[in-house]
Amino acid sequence: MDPDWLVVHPNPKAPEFKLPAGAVDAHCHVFGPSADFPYAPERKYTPKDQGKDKLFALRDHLGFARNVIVQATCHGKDNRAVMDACRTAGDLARGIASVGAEVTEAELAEMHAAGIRGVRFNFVKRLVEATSPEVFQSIAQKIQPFGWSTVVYFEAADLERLVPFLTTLPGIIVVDHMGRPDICKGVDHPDFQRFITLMADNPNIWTKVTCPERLSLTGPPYADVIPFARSIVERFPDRVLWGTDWPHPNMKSHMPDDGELVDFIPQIAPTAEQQRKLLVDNPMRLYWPEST
Ligand code: 0GY
Repeated sequence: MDPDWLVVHPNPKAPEFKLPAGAVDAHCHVFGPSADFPYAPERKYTPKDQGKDKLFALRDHLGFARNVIVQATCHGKDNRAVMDACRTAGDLARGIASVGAEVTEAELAEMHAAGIRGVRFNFVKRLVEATSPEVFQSIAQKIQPFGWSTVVYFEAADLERLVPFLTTLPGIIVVDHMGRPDICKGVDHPDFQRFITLMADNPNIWTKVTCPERLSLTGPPYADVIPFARSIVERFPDRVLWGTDWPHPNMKSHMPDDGELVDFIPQIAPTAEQQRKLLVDNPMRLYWPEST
């Protein structure tokens, strides 16, 4: 399979927005390199290699201090690329893994030692085959002794069906990309309000106010996404995270400039306090609790 989406931006701009000291890019990936970490046979796309060295160079260029590296579906349940990147970065990275119900306590302990601090449950049909809620529940139970959290990825149309499942999961749940709202419907539409209600009713549910480039209908500078992200940051300032999503899997319309994405942050989190919570306090509390 050849990549069928755009290559990553070759030279992102230096952002004009100065990130607060200790800022965390809390949603990014590594791809391979496939010679060391082969892509999973069951993958739905084949990326171009984008390894840890490039990720860490981008981190430094943009002004981030730390990364949370999320297992991408092209690596299936083989978490070695993320674990290797976390080991290399030491205290400067944490990882989110994908595991099956068969995962053992010893395997989880090895992942924890490498820097893994959560698992990802993916419901996006174009990315993965379906996993039963029972399997996810059993994984959720297994990770509790490690104090990990759970990242959940789904699209807006699936939220109503998933609410009973999400509200019974233990621990902290982080929803990717604001639950992928349909931007053309507007913030007042019942679909987005269902997501707001979910967060209001469940203090253990957090979200990443990420991926304007995926959600926008108008393209850069993604003005149509601002009201969605801003309303969440204003209402739930202590339960939001931000990340670049580098290297932007499956982006077909355009490849974002990661520097421009950083410059988007003050539009969704206008005050210094909101920015500090979004970029430093919240991710540190969740992924580096021993340092806070
Ligand atoms: C994202 C989005 C996508 C892909 C993945 O793991 C993945 O393959 O996360 C997507 O295609 O929407 O969050 O990076």
